[in-house]
Amino acid sequence: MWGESAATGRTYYGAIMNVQRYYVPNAMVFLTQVVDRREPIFQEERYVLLLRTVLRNVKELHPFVMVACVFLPDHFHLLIRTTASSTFSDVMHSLKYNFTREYKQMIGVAGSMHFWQKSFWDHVIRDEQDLQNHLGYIHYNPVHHKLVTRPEAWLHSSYCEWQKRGAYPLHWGWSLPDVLKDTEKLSSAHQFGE
Ligand code: NI
Repeated sequence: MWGESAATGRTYYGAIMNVQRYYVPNAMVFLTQVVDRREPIFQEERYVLLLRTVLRNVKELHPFVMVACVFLPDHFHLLIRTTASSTFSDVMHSLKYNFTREYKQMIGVAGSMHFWQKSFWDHVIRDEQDLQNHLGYIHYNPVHHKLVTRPEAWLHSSYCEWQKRGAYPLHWGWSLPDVLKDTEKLSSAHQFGE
């Protein structure tokens, strides 16, 4: 079915866009998407795995580079680099549409379903500091949401990959990281979408 949509060049739009978005090729974009009614669907590992599989398939249709990610029970945050041939809206709409379809199939539902909140949060990374803030936000997020006490204890994030590359000192995130101290003073829900 993925080949079919790739062959026809179709993209799927689950919602009518009522927000003007600006696309910069090769920009890094931070994205937040919440499940409709905050249902903690992704508490179940198999649905996280399904989401990650769908993400890999979407990448074939709308090429992007995954920079960082974290999957929480009722939402996720991604940091992606778009390419000249795809926008972050292409990626998100394809991801949302295709995940919902696969999920319905998995649980045996035939009718329509509003799986996701209609809109998602996006933020184009402005500079190196902004990148560090958003990377830190993503990797500290499971602690921020009180799911674990240490970032490495959360399996569904890119933290351990980044740590292996030497991006973080030992014990990073065991308390509030410096990079997040300023942003925590503001409403993080407003700044990061969740
Ligand atoms: Ni979050």
